[in-house]
Amino acid sequence: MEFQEDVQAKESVELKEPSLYKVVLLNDDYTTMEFVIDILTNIFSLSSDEAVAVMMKVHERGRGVCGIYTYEIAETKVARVAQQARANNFPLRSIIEEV
Ligand code: TYC
Repeated sequence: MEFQEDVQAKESVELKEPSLYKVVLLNDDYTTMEFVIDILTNIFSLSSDEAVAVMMKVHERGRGVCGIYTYEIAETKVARVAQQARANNFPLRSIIEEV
């Protein structure tokens, strides 16, 4: 009986959908528009048109969603943005927010 309860508890945990997280790109005055578009196409797999639209939204409104992922993938995207920005001497930053 105890064993069966354990199995049921474990199954209900495993069947839960993973929580989802937005990667939000932040505006700044120094990163070039071209670099942001490259980041959006290369790291977030946006089409050129989508990348331009997201970049302009961030530029005009201060922030914009690049994509929605599980936590580990969102973290990796944020780290790649930070690494590529640093390598190119831009202050570009992205953050994670729970959906
Ligand atoms: N505001 C920047 C500029 O005028 C462009 C930019 C867009 C920077 C989006 C960051 O996340 C960003 N060059």
